[in-house]
Amino acid sequence: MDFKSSTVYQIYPKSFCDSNGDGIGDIRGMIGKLDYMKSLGVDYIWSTPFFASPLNDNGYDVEDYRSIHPLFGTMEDVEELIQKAEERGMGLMLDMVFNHTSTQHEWFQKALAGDKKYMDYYIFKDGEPGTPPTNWQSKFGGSAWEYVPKLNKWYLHLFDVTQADLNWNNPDVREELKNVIRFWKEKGVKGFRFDVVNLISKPDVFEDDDEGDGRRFYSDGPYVHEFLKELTADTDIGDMIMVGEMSSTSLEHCIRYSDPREKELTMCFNFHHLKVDYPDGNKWALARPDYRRLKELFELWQTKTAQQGGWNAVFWCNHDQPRIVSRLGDEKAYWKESAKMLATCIYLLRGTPYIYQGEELGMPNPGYRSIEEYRDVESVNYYHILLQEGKTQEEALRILGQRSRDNGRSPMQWHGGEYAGFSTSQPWIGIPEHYQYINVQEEEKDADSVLHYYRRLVALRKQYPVIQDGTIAFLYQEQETVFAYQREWEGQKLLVLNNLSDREVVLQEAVSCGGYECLLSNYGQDGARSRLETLRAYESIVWLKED
Ligand code: TEU
Ligand code: CA
Repeated sequence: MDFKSSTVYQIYPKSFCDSNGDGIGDIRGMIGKLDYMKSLGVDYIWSTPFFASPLNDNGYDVEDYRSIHPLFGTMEDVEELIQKAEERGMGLMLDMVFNHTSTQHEWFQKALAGDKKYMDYYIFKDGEPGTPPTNWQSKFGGSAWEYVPKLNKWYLHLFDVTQADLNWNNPDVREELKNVIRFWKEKGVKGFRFDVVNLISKPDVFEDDDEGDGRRFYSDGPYVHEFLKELTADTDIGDMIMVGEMSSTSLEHCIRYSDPREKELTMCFNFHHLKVDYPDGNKWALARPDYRRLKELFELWQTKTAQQGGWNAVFWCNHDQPRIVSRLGDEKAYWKESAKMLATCIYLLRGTPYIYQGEELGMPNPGYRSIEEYRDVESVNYYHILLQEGKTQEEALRILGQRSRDNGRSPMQWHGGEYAGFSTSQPWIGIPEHYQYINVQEEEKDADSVLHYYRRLVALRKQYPVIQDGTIAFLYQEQETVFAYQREWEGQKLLVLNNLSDREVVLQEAVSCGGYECLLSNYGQDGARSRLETLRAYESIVWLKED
């Protein structure tokens, strides 16, 4: 299937739908909702990991890449999911966590027992207790090294202490991982998402980072492009959809990863646009979003990838991010308008759109109020770090309320009844009160809902080549809150105008729409006018002209 006209729907299984009433979402729950996914018009379903795991990082700590965690279901369930998705014209994409394994993985257990072969599967360094090999920091807080007294060695973990980094320099490791790909390909999986795949190549020399937490040494590391080329070629997955999650990456590298001539990946996720509200790059502090920076980033990434031959995954939300309507919109007074406006900003760009479960309903952050309500390892770690740094509990909770990954992990809201239709018993993580009006059942009934608007956006991409293939030029870049662009393809011209602000904005130059048809507006009929001089609060307008 052509990825240029496709849309991907992301599922976080634990929070999507619980089929057996234990409060935890599962694979049979996903099977039961395939018709819903089909009704969105999406082509692929990406599920985050459901493999055997101690679940310290909700499955990103994999213990066995070929078996299914019993909480999520069985291998037969996964086979049925693949088959039933396929019957509906959708492909399943699996999440390959190849930068690290769980320390419960058989390989790491053998390494711990002193088996030389398996010690070389990971990154062990000699050393004394108390002095880690480098000053690198884990992304979840604290040192990135853990000491193993029995071995007199430290191992590297860029994430949790139970997520040990693999040694990709070892060809045996690469072969093991290729076998995992072959296994799932055989099962009929249609694509892959590769977790933090730009971190797999560590530097030849490990040294202290005087400027930061070490990421500049291993992000887009020395052999990463070679490793990806080899993985793709040797498993023959070049025709599948492959998206790499790139952490602290650069535009130049992402173009290389996604340029079809390089035969590495199909597209990349990058996170620069989701850091415009991090003061000095600090996720754990709050600031007003820098809209100019946001617009500049989109302009830069969109135009450069178009010129040089790369491809982007476009997204606002995933299981690691707070909800976009709470972040850049107004979850109260302009909830519906701003949720639709934010969708319009990105889903008509050049790239493949990813919709994260619940985003299509305009789900806001859950608003958890006490630390007991949080489940995520990163959130709990940082809560304590913030307290140590002198923040009050109230301040720390306010930061988590905006930044925690659990903001994106509250259960999917299917209806306004018991447990939001997610489960028949108390879910593993709390359901926010807004489920009573923000849920699938209500939004199906409302012709003007966020849900129907998302369907329309997905359908437009299929319908108009200009959205798939058109050139792109950004407009009104000097106007801070106007997010606007024009796309062109043969006889088609698409004009997308959005106001990121809760105030009316006067356009520096008015637009008259002679010859244009209004394809979409988040103010319904009220949005229609023949000349645009202003944009209302959070307004979105999309115009199309065809010769
Ligand atoms: O995330 C990678 C990653 O670096 C982040 O999104 C991370 O959560 C954030 O930067 C911390 O501030 C991927 C997965 O999406 C995430 O769920 C996993 O926890 C992580 O890798 C480790 O596998
Ligand atoms: Ca369950």
